[in-house]
Amino acid sequence: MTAVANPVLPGCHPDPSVCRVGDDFYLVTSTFEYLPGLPVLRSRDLAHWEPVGHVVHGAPDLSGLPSSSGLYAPTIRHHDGLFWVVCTVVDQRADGRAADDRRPGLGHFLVTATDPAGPWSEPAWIGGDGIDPSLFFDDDGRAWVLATRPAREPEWPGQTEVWLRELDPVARQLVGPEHVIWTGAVRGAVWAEGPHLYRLDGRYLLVAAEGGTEVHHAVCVARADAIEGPYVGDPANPVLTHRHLGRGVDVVAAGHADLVEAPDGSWWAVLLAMRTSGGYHYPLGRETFLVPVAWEDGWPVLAPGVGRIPPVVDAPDVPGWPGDRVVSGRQSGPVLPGDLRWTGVRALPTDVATPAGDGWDLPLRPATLADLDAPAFLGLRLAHPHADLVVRVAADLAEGEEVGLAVRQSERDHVRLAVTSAAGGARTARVLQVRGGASERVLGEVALLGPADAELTLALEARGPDLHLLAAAGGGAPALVATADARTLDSVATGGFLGLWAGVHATSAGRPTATVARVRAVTYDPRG
Ligand code: 6LW
Repeated sequence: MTAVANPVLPGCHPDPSVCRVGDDFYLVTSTFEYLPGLPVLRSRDLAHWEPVGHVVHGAPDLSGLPSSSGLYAPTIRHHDGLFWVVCTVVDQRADGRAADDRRPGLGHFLVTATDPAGPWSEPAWIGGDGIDPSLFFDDDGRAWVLATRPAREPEWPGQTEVWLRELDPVARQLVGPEHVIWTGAVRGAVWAEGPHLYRLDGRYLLVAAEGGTEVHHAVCVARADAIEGPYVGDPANPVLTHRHLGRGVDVVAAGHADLVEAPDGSWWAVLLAMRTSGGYHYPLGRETFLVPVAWEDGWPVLAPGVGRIPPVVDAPDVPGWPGDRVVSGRQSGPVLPGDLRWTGVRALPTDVATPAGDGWDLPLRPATLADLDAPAFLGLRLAHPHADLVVRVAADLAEGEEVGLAVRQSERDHVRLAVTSAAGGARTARVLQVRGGASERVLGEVALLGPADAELTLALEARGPDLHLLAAAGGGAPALVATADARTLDSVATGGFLGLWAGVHATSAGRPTATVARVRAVTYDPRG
């Protein structure tokens, strides 16, 4: 066994789903408006995850969807020589939680691939409502989809229902009658969601979250003799939660689990939870944790003997793994253009920029980070409570144009360290914050000395909730421009579903432009 720190996938990696093929595990997580979407990660020990590709590149189209809409909780399974992923494109504006058909390209879609690195098939829109679709292939060859939606005839506020329908895997359409199989472990339960189904010992086991993806989040289980139910809950429900620990703990909101069996017969759950920072705030977002599973009387016992997510988990020892592999979230140093961590907002990194040496050529775009658009932004998940992101960039800016380092929650909430150039070439670095879509506030300002074409060094030093933003021109030591508070940007403060992203941005603020920011290098270093 190898002792590994939880979370196993740090930074915004919510709603994990996992499957195993031979000795390899594959995992996907939600990515909302970021592209490429739905990262696929591979592991042999469930603890060290190597990014291998993404499910979504061009389609579905995420343009025009607000932050925290887009690609919601996916499920990955392997069947008949293919990887299968189901996911939902949500427009939050449609109805807070659920997808509907008001805009084409919303709802549940199914894609397949022989190689999890891709290419993935074009999305097939399978029908059905709600969010959090899951796939289940039964022993008799039948395929099923289950998902969750607000209850049609709610008996209590916040009631959701998990529905099940057969899937025609060739036509890629739902067929047959719908069965509502679960509304939560107790009467009054809210947000029964994230359902997954397994067949064990001749019975069907349902794992579903409830309580909402905040402090009351929980993992519950139920089982049935027939796939359509009736499903009877485990008397031990919730089988894992941190809700009773309160908001003052290091890790809150354990929920949304998927189970998998390792080649050695051991069982594991991947699930989401959040590390708190400076009180009940979680700027890194919902991260993926690993928990051992034992079986008693046919029921799964999560984190047996501990009853909460262990800070350190004894993962399977697999000789040679991860070796010299690039392991998501743990590597330090230069982030080259080919690194699979790069993401854009509603656009691929390669749609907004061109790889150039160790960096990128990033043409300025009229869109700003505050626009519901595809801005010139290349970002990475902020994945560690203490981390440094350093960007070296050169740009010959016209008046009104800016290049900078941004920490992003959404178009409505972000902080930018923005460099602008006045007529005559004098450059200024400012830290500006947009909160709740209101107008920006200046948190600090520093004049940058040196020639107007000198390369800029822009740095973020994240130290818990403190986001120190520093700038220099011409290779000098960066000076502090201002410190932003990550607690004003996290989803507790803003209401989104996401953790923070940090990266480089460039905009002409609405004007036509031909200016290109030359991003020479970007480094990301976890600091303890
Ligand atoms: C996800 C659902 C949830 O679809 O958050 O509140 C949604 N719970 O399970 C987005 O991650």
